[in-house]
Amino acid sequence: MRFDFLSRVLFLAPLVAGHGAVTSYTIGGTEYPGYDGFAPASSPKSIQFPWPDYNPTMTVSDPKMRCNGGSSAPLSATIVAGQNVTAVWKQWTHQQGPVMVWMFRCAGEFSSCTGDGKGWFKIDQMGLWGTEGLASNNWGTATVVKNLKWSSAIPQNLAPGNYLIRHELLALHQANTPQFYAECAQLVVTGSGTATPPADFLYPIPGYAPQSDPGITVDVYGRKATTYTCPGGPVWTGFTF
Ligand SMILES: *[C@@H]1O[C@H](CO)[C@@H](O)[C@H](O)[C@H]1NC(C)=O
Ligand SMILES: [Cu+2]
Repeated sequence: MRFDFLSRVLFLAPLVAGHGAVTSYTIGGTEYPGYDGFAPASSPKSIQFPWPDYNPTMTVSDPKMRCNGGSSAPLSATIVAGQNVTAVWKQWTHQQGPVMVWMFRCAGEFSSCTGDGKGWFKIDQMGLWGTEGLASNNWGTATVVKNLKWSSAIPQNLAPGNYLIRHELLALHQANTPQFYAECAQLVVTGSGTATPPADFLYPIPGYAPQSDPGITVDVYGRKATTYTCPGGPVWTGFTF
């Protein structure tokens, strides 16, 4: 027994020692389990696209940039525009880098909505704050280390429909070696909104920024800067002024 237990722990430990993935969601007071990448056979039916493990994506052109591998899920969560979606991570340890939350409007059913094309827009992001600079812990991802969750409001006047939501942690703790962690889930947005983002807020994923973007390939220890611009443009607030 003892040997069995130990060998299983030793086998599993390297898989889960570092990194992370979104493992569940809280939406309108309801908890939605995520896909269980480490136990696919026993994974509950989920609103989340399947993903294989906690490992990062290292290059912006990798197909896993989009949703860490999966392309569809059996379930979806309904949310009224204006309410918050909270993503939950079982573990997260990297304290430098932004959190970015994106959505994609599906043309039709979820079963054929994989997030292809120039249709992704940001609804929330947190890069660096304060004056302590890039090597500090004043980053969105440091907040995820502390809280193991991130809450974002769906833009109040977003038009109803089927959407994907994508939570992205961009870890910058290794100089010039960015690590992307992104998972996606399916949301049915309801409400009386009428707005959709204009073209200049829309990006393809992969491909929202080049690998050489100064917000992506950066040495947070060597570059004594106190400002940081998240790659992939500004957040669309849902209002057109
Ligand atoms: C809802 O999300 C917004 C950011 O979009 C955040 O400022 C606010 O604290 C969140 N509300 C809750 C109750 O988590
Ligand atoms: Cu990691």
